Amino acid sequence: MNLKGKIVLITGASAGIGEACAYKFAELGANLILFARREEKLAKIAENIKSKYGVEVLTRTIDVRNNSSVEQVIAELPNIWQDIQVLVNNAGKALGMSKIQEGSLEDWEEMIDTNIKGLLYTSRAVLPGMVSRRTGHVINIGSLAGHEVYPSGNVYCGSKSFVRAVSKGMIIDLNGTGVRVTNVDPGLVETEFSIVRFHGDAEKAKNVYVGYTPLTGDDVADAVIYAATRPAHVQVQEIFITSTDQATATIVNKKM
Ligand code: 8X3
Repeated sequence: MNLKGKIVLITGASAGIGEACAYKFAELGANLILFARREEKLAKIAENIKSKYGVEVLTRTIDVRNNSSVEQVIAELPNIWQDIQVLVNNAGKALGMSKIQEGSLEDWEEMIDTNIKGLLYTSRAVLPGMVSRRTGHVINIGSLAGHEVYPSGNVYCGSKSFVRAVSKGMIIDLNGTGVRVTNVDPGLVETEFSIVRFHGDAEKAKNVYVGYTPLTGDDVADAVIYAATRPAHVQVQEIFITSTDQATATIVNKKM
């Protein structure tokens, strides 16, 4: 599928996998709608992309946890931006790594609101347009944590299992509409992910990626682009991608 001139909406686009996807879709000539909470980061990425690739970029400073703003922003997109061809539901996070009996309710709620509800709100707002145009592609960023529950991963793993289940639900319900769905599940990727998970503890976060070669945001974006660029009759339902050094959540070839 040729994405030149097509509209791609990416949530959580201010860093990591979302940012990497933005660059790679722009490289293919797609025009971008970028959602994130951090206005300055988003504006900088948009400027860089526009000058590097000459595509159009629309940014919206938005928190996908807030359904009324998601609905409003999507409903009020300028006419020429309404025909969204690809939605990348990337906004998501892990917060904390505690045993279930010691977990923070606040962390749980933020993960559930972002990883689960945010993905649902955005999809619910975008899908009717795709269905009526009889074309579109929803790409949900899940995780290895949707395949495997690991110690102290409890709620995060639950949220990513949800993403995987809902991707399948989308595939089933959208069958016959021309809209396709892909679930992309990465293992360890070196982004801001662990800094966020450990509430800003950069040292602890760095240790997660020491002694082996983790995936990068670009590696995951490559998988997203692969799915998005298949011909219209090909639906890549799922891509599960890890670093060569990672076998499972807990088996990682660390040389240290
Ligand atoms: C990121 C992968 O293994 O840290 O979702 O859960 S993992």
